[in-house]
Amino acid sequence: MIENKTRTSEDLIRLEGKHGAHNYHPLPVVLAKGDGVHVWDVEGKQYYDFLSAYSAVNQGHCHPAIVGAMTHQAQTLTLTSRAFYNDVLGPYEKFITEYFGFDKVLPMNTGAEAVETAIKICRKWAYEKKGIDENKAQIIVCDNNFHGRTTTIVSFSNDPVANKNFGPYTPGFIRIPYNDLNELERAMQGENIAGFLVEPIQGEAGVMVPDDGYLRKAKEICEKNNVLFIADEVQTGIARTGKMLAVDHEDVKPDVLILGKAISGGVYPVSAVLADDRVMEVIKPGQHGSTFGGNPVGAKVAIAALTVVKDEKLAENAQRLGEVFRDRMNKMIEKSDLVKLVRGKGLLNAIVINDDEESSTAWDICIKLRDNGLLAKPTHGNIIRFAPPLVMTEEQLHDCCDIIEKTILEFEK
Ligand code: IF1
Repeated sequence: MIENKTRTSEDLIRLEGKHGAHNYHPLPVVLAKGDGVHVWDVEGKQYYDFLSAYSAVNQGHCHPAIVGAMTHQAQTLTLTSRAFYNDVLGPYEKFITEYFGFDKVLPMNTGAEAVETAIKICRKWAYEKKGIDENKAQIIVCDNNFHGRTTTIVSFSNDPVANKNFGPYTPGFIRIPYNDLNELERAMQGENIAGFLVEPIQGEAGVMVPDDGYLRKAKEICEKNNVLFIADEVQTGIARTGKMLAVDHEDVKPDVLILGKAISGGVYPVSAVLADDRVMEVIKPGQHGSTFGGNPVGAKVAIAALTVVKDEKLAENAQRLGEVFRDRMNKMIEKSDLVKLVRGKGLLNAIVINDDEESSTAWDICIKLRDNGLLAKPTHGNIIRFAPPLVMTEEQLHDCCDIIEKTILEFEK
């Protein structure tokens, strides 16, 4: 029986601690409602959301157009499986492939599933198109990558928190330093290289923005070596960095594009892998799939969420507000001994605290930010990521910068 009584934040935190696996360490705030750039806790306190569910809620909380599309479809047809056709999937596939400029899409649900899908496509392409001997394909990945939580994906992570004691690890990956074209060139000389899987900006690593030209040159190197350039835009895509895709800053078209999170506006788990026919045609019936992938609710939600991004010019807004944000942070840094630097693109930014990685300073600051009405989360002991919904106004952003500045300057005393 579920009791129908009002619970306090404290009660709810205790419940999760008692009955839920301890695979997270959330900031102590219990949210009960969201609207646009704001969320409210169970006691009714209002906050600015500066995480946006790790960039899934780019369109703002409970966007009426997206929730409306979901509600309508949920009352009509929710799931057929791919054993039968449904009347939403085809139109969605046409919509999303035209939207991003690819021949084909393979619909999945979560980011990690889409990354797994891209790995499978890449390997199959390597054997059937490139002519690599079976089971020999190698995919190049980067140090400090984050691509999800499956056993194969954590196999090529170098974060012990993510992969220690989850072995034996899936072979077939070569790790090189991020933002290092010489190392990429060198790795390409290895045998049986099938793909290069990269985040255009490394999110979990602490919002690491590579040098200008890195992605364009990396793509060129891939082309020269007949290797697939696979962009994981699960976090950076959908207007977050000030362009529809982060690779758009360098006019790069990936061979395989991985999307997740904000293609649904955070309303429903929807992910996708896009590629042109010469690559996607290696996948034949029965070789890959998912019960929920491409379901009518997810498809309708994605169409609505992607339409909002263009209608509300969210990329342009992210680009403009990103400049304002970093400008404000840089002015704050002049007055602060605690904050070393701000970096990022569009509205995917982070500040680095003048402290070591193991310190709790970033966490302590996030607690104070919470008290002052703004929610953010540290990525490492000394880095705080700032990624508000892209529907924010400039006035709201200044209000948020005032909160951040006040909190940090208070903290230094
Ligand atoms: C968690 C970070 C963000 C991703 C990229 C694939 C996935 C992710 C580039 C997998 C997921 C998440 C998952 C979330 C924390 C989070 C995260 F801090 F770890 F880096 F966003 F900033 N590729 N990122 O960033 O997508 O399977 O989760 O849908 O709690 O693990 P998923």
